[in-house]
Amino acid sequence: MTAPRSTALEGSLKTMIEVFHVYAMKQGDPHSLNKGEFHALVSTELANVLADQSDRDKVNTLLSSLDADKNGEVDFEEYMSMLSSLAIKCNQLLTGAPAHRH
Ligand SMILES: [Ca+2]
Ligand SMILES: [Ca+2]
Repeated sequence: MTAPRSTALEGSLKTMIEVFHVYAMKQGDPHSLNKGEFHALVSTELANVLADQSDRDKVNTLLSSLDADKNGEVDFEEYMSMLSSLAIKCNQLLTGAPAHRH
């Protein structure tokens, strides 16, 4: 017996969760991204989407804007709100930009 294969969307959800935990468990609280962990995640996993966020000051500004409870770290909910707004932005770029229309 093998486990049923995940659909593409289910696999994407799993990836979003796994990526968070791979970085969150590197230092300190294993369920939360500190500045260093967040910087590593953004610069590695979102290197193309957030290419303009590659320097530390911009990443720190991004972190402050996501940090809803102001504890200096990005928890899973805060991370998901970043991915959700990124997905909306990417969708606008993909479907709204005249250059991509045929
Ligand atoms: Ca951590
Ligand atoms: Ca926080």
